[in-house]
Amino acid sequence: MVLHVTQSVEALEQYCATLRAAGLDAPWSRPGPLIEPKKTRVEPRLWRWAEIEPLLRRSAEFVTPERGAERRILRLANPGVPERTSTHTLSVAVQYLLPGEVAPAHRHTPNAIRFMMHGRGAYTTVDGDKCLMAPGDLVLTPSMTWHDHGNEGTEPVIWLDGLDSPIVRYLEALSGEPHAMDRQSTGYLAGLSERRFGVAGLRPTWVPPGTGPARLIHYRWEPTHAALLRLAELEPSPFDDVMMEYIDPATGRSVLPTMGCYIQMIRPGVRTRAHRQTSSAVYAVLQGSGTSVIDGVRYEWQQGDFFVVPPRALHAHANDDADPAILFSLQDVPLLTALGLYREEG
Ligand code: GTQ
Ligand code: FE2
Repeated sequence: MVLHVTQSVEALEQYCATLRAAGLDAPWSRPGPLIEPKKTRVEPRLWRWAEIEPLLRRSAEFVTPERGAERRILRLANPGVPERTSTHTLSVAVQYLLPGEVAPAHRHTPNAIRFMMHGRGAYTTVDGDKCLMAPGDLVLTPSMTWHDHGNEGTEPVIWLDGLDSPIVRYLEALSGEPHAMDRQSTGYLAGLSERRFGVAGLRPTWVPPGTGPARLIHYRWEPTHAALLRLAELEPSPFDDVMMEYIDPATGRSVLPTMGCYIQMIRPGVRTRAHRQTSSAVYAVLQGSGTSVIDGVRYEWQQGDFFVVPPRALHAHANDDADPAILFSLQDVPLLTALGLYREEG
């Protein structure tokens, strides 16, 4: 459609002022496309464990039980995201819990995951199911499930938190509440979700309602690592090398509706081909070292480091070391897929 200007500039300005007062807007009165484009504010970034760890340990001087902070966390804050989350959709933090401490029970609408990194003896109780978290374990706290953490070991523990809180906040659906008790009672057998759903390919035909999680919430490191090693003997992906997604074994779907969890091995000597996706990702380096080139910038990572791949950023990984590199990642792929917006190009 060609717009013919038959009126003076002053007449148009006056017309637009009247529109504004009427709560109306004429996008054609300004240059540019009808739907305003938006460049991503998410920046690629690397966080080094050597820098994070001492700061996390020092946070115990400021966050004490007496001061009543609910969770002792340091968030991976993306410098480009005004809300100080890790990407526009994902909020990732490291959490530190000293021996004997309890992070009191609460629940909230954001979905969350925990990935255990350092130390033994910590648990998360999810809707009454106490999950002892060994390094490499993944524990889910889906939306509105009660969860409290505790450290029953003799050393401090550190794990990774991943939440979809930026999405829930954008949708103005944030809510939550504390539990009446700091610790949930664990009336059931420990490891209830694993007993019910822990064997892929089988699921119970009946789960009594209101008796703990009605799905698998605890994914252990040993079977995950073993599966990754078995897959490494077969056909790798040119873009991701050896990569598996954690799924809900009872449904085959992503672990959470908004966020997917992935385990990945870049084998020694492998250089992946570059690709880009409409999704964003936060990677944690579990083992080994390597290099990722993200939108033309090289990031060299080692065990314990974290890095972010923004949406649509071209990225490739390389491992020039003699040992395999293992990466855990949290990605918003399920959300984009559900909305029909997931795209990938090589
Ligand atoms: O441990 O329940 O990093 O509620 C942010 C919000 C952790 C938690 C976070 C939370 C938690
Ligand atoms: Fe929480």
